[in-house]
This record gives sequence, structure tokens and C-alpha cells, in this order.
Amino acid sequence: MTNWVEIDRLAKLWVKEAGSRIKASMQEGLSIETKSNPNDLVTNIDKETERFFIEKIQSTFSDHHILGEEGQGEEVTSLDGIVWIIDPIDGTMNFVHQKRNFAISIGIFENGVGKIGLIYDVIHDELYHAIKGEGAYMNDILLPPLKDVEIEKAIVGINPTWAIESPYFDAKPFARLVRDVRGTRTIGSAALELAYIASGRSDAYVTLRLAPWDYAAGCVLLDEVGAVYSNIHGERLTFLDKNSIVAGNRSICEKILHDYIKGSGNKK
Ligand code: 2AM
Ligand code: CA
Repeated sequence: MTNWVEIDRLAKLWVKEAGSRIKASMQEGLSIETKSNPNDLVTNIDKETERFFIEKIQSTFSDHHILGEEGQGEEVTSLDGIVWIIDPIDGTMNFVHQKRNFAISIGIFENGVGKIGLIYDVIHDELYHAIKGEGAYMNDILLPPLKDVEIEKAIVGINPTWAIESPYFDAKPFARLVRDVRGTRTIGSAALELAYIASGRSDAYVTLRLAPWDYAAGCVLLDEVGAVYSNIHGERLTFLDKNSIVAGNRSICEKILHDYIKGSGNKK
């Protein structure tokens, strides 16, 4: 039988070690490249951190699979078995420009079911972690179940560009949402957006395009506090392809999906 407690112990150890390495590297010069567009950044530290995890996982759990953002693991085309879904640095733009608000994000799945979620806010030394069915924590603090919140009192994470224009979706419902909520925030790391929902710092997160490594760990945390997540059509998220996301407090997500997004024009 799979020893999830032992996997969790090692994963936490490696996340902390990787965090220390990232911190140390920030004293040195970064090598920065762009990927899909001029604002999609990757650094030598993203790649080195991913390699660090790949080496640790492969030498300890030879039968586990690794789906990493920088693609240095194997090509993963199925979620059969145990799959580590890794973003070595989520929020690379923050890492490069702001030197804070980036995270290591690791979701460990078994046959498509999220079993362990780890999101490590390196600079604040805040480790959000969960094992399925055993509650979510921020460091040693157990995170309580989320309570319903009215939309007028909600803090919602959203990138302002989605409320201006989008290649995928009509922007008007997002502009209305931005007007109606108490406040909007853009952290710039999807993993931290989800960790903030799990810890009650934020009530929802809406975004039109994320990859599985951006949200895999966060979904494990969200399950443990009674939060919900889907794509913007209210359908289940998949963990091998890109997805839009509405995540957060159940009451807010239902309202966003039903009163704001439903019936709006999807451009794709
Ligand atoms: P990254 O820093 O690991 O690239 C920024 O709002 C959030 O969106 C970050 O979590 C960022 O992850 C993610 N992101 C940025 N560009 C993306 C893209 N082209 N596809 C999917 N997610 C992206
Ligand atoms: Ca990344």
C-alpha cells in the first residue's frame, strides 16, 4: 500500500530545501528567457529547481511519474499511477521583478485523484499543505472550512486584462464582477491565489487560462476546506490540459458561474 505520510514527509523536506536554494540563488544574477510570449518568463532557477525535484523523485520513487512545467521530466500523457505535477516556480514574473509572491507548487496524484498538495511561499516561509482527507494547513495552523460570503463582501483574485479583453471570452461579465465585489487582487501566482482562498485571505479566483501545474496542488488544498473549482462553464477541471478556472468559496463560485458567466459569449 502507498505510504502517503512518508511521501508527504519527503516532499516537504525537498520543497524546503528547494526553497533555500532559490533564496540563495537570488543573490546571484539570473538568466532570463521568454517562452510562449515576451511576458512568459523562465529563468535558470526554474529549470534547476525542476531538475532538483526530478532527481530526488526518480532516485527515491522510480515508479512515480513527473509532469513539470519546464518539461524536463518524461512526457506524461495519462494520470495512471502516481504522478507528481510540479511547478518549480509559480509566479516567475514576480520572482524576476518583485522578488516575492512566487511559490513552489507540487500536487501528487494517484490515478487522477489529488492526494497531496504543497504550495510553498518561499519568501514568507509559508508552507500550505494537505493530505487528502486529513485537512489543510498553513505551516502548523489547521485551516478551517470556508464560510459563505456575499459577493459584495468578497475579495476576488482576477487579472485585470480579463475584464478588458480576452481572446477566449467576452470580457463584460468580468468587468461587472470587478465592479460588484468588495475588492480585487492580482497576486501573480495562481498557486498562491488558491492557497489564499484555502486560508481565507481571499474568497475566489477567476482566470481564463492555466496549466495543471499552476492549480494541481491548490485543488488538493481547496478540497480540504470545502472550496470548489471548475472551468468557467462549471465543468470539472482536467489535470493534463490547460483550463479556465473559477475557484473558491462555494457560495461565491455558484454566483459567479450563474449570475455573471452563464450565457456570456465564449469566443472559442
Ligand atoms: P508561471 O509563473 O508558472 O508561468 C500569473 O497570473 C499566473 O498564470 C501564474 O501562476 C503563471 O504561472 C500563470 N501563467 C502565466 N502564463 C501562462 C500561460 N501561458 N499558460 C498558463 N498559465 C500561465
Ligand atoms: Ca512556473
